[in-house]
Amino acid sequence: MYCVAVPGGETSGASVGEPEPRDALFLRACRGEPTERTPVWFMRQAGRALPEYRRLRANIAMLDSCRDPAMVTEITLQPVRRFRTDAAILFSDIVLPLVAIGMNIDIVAGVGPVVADPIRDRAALSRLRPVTGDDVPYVADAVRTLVGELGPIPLIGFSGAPFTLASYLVEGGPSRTYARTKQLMYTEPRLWHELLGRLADIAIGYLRVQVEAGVSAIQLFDSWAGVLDEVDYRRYVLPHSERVLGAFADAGVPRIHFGVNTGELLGAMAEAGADVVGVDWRVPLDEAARRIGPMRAVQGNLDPAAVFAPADVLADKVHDVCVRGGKAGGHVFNLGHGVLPETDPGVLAHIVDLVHAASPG
Ligand code: 1CP
Repeated sequence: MYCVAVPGGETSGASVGEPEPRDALFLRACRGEPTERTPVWFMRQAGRALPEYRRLRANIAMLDSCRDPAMVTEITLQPVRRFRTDAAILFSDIVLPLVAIGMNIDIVAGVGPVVADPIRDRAALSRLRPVTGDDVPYVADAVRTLVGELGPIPLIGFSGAPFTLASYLVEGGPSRTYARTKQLMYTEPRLWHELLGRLADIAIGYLRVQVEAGVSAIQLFDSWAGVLDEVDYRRYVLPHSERVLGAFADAGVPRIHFGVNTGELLGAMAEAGADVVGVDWRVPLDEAARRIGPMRAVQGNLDPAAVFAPADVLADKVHDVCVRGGKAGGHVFNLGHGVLPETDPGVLAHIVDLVHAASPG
């Protein structure tokens, strides 16, 4: 029988007789199996909120750190050690596979990914080819090391979803309106579908490298899909995300499908083939579970800004998320989006304690 104390235990390597990640609380919750308490991890748990991360990253560019397996390993482990989360997420970025196939993208501090040569016409499509293990050897390396280091704690691999990757490639960087992306989508639907088809192949290749190297779950980040209405989402995006998720239907890893501001898309995102649907803080989890339908778990959904609330307000909000999540067919506690850089790491540790003290509703 799996011991619940283990995810909070040592992270210094698996030994004979230790439980396998397969039985871990996080994976059982993803599969909708009963759990004795709610598992918790945080999107963007590695990174700017942690002083140990800032020390390590001083003078090293983001993408360089992603290509160094020793750095990836250390940065991935930092939040697990500090917060004793129930899962680790590989330290990388959604644009990494695009860079690996030769796209000229820089991650600019305080801005995000900036694309030197945006993709806006048919000629540019040829720059996007599938990704194989030879393109990202450092990723498989880091995953293999991490799986050994983490022992029973599951490692989550991830990829950007076709729409979110396309939004960076078409806009040339972060956007508020996604006007150019939508313009391409509406005016050149054939080109659009070819673009998303190529990005789906890239996501599949990149996720396959991670699954073959040993990750226990995968998350498809369609962070910006919430800028679309449901009709457009179903017409222009869903088939491509469905192909990515479908490629891992028999891979033995839970598939988490996440986006921000996707309250109106939750049913469609579930239909795309998710085992777990990530929910931001705008829709209460019991209502989200209703929209998602039975047989699927939910992940979320504390407002990332709740860390700035007084302790009693925060505790109430954490409790509410646990109770509502307990009504779904499985609940993984998380924030509704990534950790904000100004977050006090001590508050995140406190949230882990609060969730671990709460039992599923
Ligand atoms: O210099 C720095 O520290 C750069 C900040 C940073 C970090 C720490 C970026 C730039 N990416 C990352 C790591 C990262 N990115 C991880 C691993 C860490 C973890 O989760 O613990 C992950 C999963 C991502 C995924 C990612 N990158 C997403 C999807 C998740 C989300 O937050 O919605 C997206 C949209 C990106 C693009 C990106 N990369 C970096 C930034 C600042 C952004 C967002 C830019 C924008 O607003 O469009």
